[in-house]
Amino acid sequence: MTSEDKRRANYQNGHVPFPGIKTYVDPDTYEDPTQAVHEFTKEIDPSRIRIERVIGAGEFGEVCSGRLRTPGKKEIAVAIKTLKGGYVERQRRDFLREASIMGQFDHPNIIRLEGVVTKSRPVMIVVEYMENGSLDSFLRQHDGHFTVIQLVGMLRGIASGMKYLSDMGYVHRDLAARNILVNSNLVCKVSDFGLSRVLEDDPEAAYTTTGGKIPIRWTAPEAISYRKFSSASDAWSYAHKLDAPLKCVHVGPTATD
Ligand code: ACK
Repeated sequence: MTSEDKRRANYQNGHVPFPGIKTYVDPDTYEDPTQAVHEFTKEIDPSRIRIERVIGAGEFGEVCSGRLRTPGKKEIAVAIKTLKGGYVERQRRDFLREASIMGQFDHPNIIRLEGVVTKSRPVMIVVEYMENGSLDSFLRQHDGHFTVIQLVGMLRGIASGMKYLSDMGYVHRDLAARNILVNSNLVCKVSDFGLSRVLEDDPEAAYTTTGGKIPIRWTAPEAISYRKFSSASDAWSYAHKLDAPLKCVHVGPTATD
């Protein structure tokens, strides 16, 4: 075992790593989080990015859509998260933390990180573009238009992404339809990793007796009582926030399956 393997083995969040199976490394275990960014993400030259329009507001700045050129490859559509100017070091670190997490994953139901821009301003995180945006608004806008097969397909995809995260030893903590993105083929992908707002700024959060804030309606009892987050509490969120609500979506009139 190399010293790097030993270091990783020590920081698997209590998850026992098996040879040949990749496990998640918490970027917070790095003394210098910039090191995690170097290790798990690719730096993109900003001249390869064309920002086209603003599509929303993220926690740290605007979210835009655009195109990414890679030499020898077809240009692809991307979403670009930006870190707004005037940030303090801690905000930059929290912003890039998500990229260090996402960069470790490689699964069709997990949002794919293309790379980051850290050597020039604005600092950016570039990810694959998901044409239908977040699952919660997508379902609301198109209620009554899906077949059972389509809805079950979405659930299956999310479950597959979550199983991958669990196998990697990563606990999401805030699995919700607003954190799932949908592409033009109705493929659902888990997004929103390691954000500092997970417990503090959630609109559904309520104060617990210990003064912390938790999305109480959808959080597993052990996570509410003593903040025990695990793949089991993620599975609870899956059932309460995705499985049950998706089954309440009206099925389209032409759906026979
Ligand atoms: O519901 P939406 O259209 O989907 O509005 C939010 C907004 O940006 C702020 O987060 C959208 N968004 C975030 N990431 C992506 C992405 N990778 N592809 C497309 N839209 C995205 C999200």
